[in-house]
Amino acid sequence: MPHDDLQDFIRTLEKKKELKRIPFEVDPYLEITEFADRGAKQGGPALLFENPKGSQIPLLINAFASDRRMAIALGVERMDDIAVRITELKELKKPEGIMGAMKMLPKLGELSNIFPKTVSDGACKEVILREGQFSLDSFPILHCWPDDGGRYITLPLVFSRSRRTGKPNCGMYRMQVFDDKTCGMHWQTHKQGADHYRQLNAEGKDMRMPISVAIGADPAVTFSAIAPLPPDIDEMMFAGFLRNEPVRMVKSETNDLLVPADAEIVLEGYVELGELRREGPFGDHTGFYSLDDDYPVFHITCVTHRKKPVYAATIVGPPPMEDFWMGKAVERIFHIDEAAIARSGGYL
Ligand SMILES: Cc1cc2nc3c(=O)[nH]c(=O)nc-3n(C[C@H](O)[C@H](O)[C@H](O)COP(=O)(O)O)c2cc1C
Ligand SMILES: [Mn+2]
Repeated sequence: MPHDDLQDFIRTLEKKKELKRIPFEVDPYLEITEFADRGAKQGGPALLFENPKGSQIPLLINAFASDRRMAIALGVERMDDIAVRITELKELKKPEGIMGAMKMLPKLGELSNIFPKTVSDGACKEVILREGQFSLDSFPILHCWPDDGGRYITLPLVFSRSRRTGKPNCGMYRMQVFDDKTCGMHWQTHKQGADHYRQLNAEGKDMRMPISVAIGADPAVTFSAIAPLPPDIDEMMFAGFLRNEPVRMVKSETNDLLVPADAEIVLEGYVELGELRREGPFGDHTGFYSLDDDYPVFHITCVTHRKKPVYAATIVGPPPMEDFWMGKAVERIFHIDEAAIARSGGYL
């Protein structure tokens, strides 16, 4: 069964004794990440900090930090089940005769679920805050490691659109908080957000690119943002495939980008061509600090969220951490099935 949203996932984790609530005050400055680091390394449960210091909003971390929780997140017993479904899909390319085509039908039925469904409203808009009404300071944004350049939004789903093709993209790119309404946008040059940004350059007149960022969503949606998909595959289609149910998308308040209607929090705004700012250092996946460097600036112009949102976060650092389990799931799901290649006559 797919999860409706992040809070549905939290309920499932709790039922399966995979979540611990922390009712006392813990500081998003280094303390929460200390708990999370130890928890990840000891095979501990997901942690829901109900009372992060300085914020009214609870924070979820380590929700993906084990094989079992990754499987729960994606609603399967084993990751290989998804790999098999992907392999079967790829084999569809070559039906053998009319019987082969008939056998395809159930698979094609499954495909009808992959297209995102646009809806007119969603829980992510229960509260709408325009310019002057919001501040990033209201969220429990983590300062992860002592020598980090500042606080970072560590699990953001960054939505943008290609000017060339009109196709949307969603990638996870960390965002350093510069002040109460601006962040860094750390898309590496080979990522699609960066490619969309360079397309501004090609046009040269309108210098702004709209961006919407969802924080906290159904785990299949979050996982899709980190999945290594080809550039022309919409992550939300992949999420629909994983969920076997379409992702419900709603238009942002202040731009045309679609965001998951059931997200916890959405930041809307823009990046502007040529405006770069120093980002970093950041205690990274490798276990070392990544050096500071120049990245685009994300200006936030509107914030929407649920009445009672949960802020989703992670911490990366000396492995194994939560991202190790996410990476392992990617590996299991996208591994190359030699037998299937042989069966397909080299089509895969
Ligand atoms: C926790 C976490 C943090 C990540 N942070 C970044 C980041 O800051 N910059 C980046 O370019 N990729 C980052 N990634 C990897 C991208 O999300 C991943 O490569 C994704 O597939 C990119 O999507 P795209 O191909 O649509 O650009 C991160 C992944 C995870 C799991
Ligand atoms: Mn992509």
